[in-house]
Amino acid sequence: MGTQVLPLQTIDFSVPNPSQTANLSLPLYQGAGYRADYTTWSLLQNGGFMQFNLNLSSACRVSWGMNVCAAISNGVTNNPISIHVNGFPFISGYSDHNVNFHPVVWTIPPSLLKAGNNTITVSLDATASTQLFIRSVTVSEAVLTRNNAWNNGGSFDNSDLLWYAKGVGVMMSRALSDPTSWWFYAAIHGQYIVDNDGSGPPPTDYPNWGKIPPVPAVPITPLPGASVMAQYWDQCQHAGWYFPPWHRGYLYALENILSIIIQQLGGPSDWALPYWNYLDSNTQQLTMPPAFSSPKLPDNTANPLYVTARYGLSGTGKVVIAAPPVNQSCQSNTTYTNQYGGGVTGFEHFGSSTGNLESNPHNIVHNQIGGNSTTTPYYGLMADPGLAGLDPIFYLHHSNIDRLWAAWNNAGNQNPTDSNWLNGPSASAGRQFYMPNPDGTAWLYYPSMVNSISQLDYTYQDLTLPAGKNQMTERLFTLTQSLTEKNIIPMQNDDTPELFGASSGKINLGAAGAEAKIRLDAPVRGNVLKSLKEAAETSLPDDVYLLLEGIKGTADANIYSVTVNNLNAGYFTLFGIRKATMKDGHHAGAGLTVKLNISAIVDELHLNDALSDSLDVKIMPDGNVLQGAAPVTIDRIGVYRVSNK
Ligand SMILES: [Cu+2]
Repeated sequence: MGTQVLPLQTIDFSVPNPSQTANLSLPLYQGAGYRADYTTWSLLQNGGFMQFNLNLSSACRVSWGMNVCAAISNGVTNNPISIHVNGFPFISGYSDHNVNFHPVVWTIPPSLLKAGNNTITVSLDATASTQLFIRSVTVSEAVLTRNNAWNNGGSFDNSDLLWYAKGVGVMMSRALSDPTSWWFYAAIHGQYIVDNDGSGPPPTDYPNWGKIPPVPAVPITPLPGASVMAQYWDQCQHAGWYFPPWHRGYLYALENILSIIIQQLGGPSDWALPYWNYLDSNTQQLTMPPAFSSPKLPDNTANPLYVTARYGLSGTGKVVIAAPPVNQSCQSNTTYTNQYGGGVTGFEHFGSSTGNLESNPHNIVHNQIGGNSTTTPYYGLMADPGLAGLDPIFYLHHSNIDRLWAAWNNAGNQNPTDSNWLNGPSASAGRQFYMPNPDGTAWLYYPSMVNSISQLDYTYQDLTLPAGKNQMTERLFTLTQSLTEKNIIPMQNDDTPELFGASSGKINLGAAGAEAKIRLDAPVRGNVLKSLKEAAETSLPDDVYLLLEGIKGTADANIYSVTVNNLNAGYFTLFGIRKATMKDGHHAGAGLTVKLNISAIVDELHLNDALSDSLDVKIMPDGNVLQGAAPVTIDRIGVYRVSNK
């Protein structure tokens, strides 16, 4: 059979509203003598192609189904076809079997689509020796569902995890310089290879990628060009109010890349990134899904989800989240700025005002997964933002963080409406948020574009929010014994803290921990006590915070617990300390800042007549601490009072 190039068929159809479905039946191709009884079919012959113009009102995810079947005259099934979307080779695969007439469905990620006209070209390989019938094409908006990774036992019986593994494997096979490679993608979050500004020799003080014990074996060449690194790398937003939206865009872009790879491999068109819900009341889910701890896939090939530098809380490699201290009490916050989502910042790789979602569960889970090795001088990948994106579990952890944010919004809590948040750091003329599209082009995004998951056409298997306890309500009940939990008291603005007391001199925090006595200012103490005595629904008591300022060091994996007068004040991690301490880093070496709300402790001391003129702060390592690590220092421990009047 000779090659026959068919004339281009162009058919316009529109999806005026993303929630609508457009159904296109193709006319019988002229001259097709095959199966003429099926008068609504089109015939594509070897080397021929068909082109559709897809007109969209907005760039949504489109699920695009073709009812195709192969010619049966020569008995050839699974005919090779390729599909291009706006010139990008989207699918190089096979049609359905010959006579079953099942529609073959693909989902085109929004990164390949644009508002207005999009061109979809279906071609049959010129070397093929058969024909392809296309009966109809259906287009509709697709909403993907991100599922719980523990479905089907969290093993490879869960096809979400099996296809994730296969997709990650393809990304890992790509070169570091390829923006759609696993390595490049991890470097977007943070990297070790070059200095933070993209120039100069590699830092030598810390383990860099080439020193990480495999698996995976992380390539350190070939590097992309300096301008590409400056545009994309070291971008993650931590300790500031862009933490939730920046990470949402990061996951979304990865999901789009993986979705195409998975469909190209013949996987499902509705695959979405799963989430690991380590906060589920089902305690089995505290353990990392087993698919991540098996060195092999079911077909006995290497498992791309398996990572050796993942030591866990015990340092032995078994990854189980400890809850408590990991909890979801942040979900009972009612304010985004300075509370749930972080303090106001510009582009900050590491800022100084961490939101509660980021502190706990995000940071603590990072370090409980990564942990410190008991046999090597290194910590796990997840414990450092310059390594974390290398570990496939990272994206399931962040999928859960993103789910918590979506659930928090679902419960009626509002994101900032401030244009400086909505428009991202563009207003400050600094860096902006860029992700690579699957075709290698750059996607520039702002928080306003990722403000809700419905804008992005995905949802979660479970978006229910556990009933949280309102902190102020709890306090008023404790102080007055008169409120019920039905009275929800909104937290007040905490923009104007007043210094209540501070440590004198630098504090060294080693493997043995540290203690400090904080002298309290007498007049401020008087005001705090007055507010506690007069506490009522119409006269809210002061809040008191402990601030650990300028924490510096290099041991990112360590976790500490804090007590005040032997009462538990919470936990903090050193996630990000290496970068925050680097003198030439974005944060100019100012270190990390940790904020703990100790109002409930002050209440208890007051009720026991034990709020004296000082507080005893004790900071102790929680879990295995990296031995021989450079020391950790704290510039100052401050106690602050915030009036709620
Ligand atoms: Cu992170």
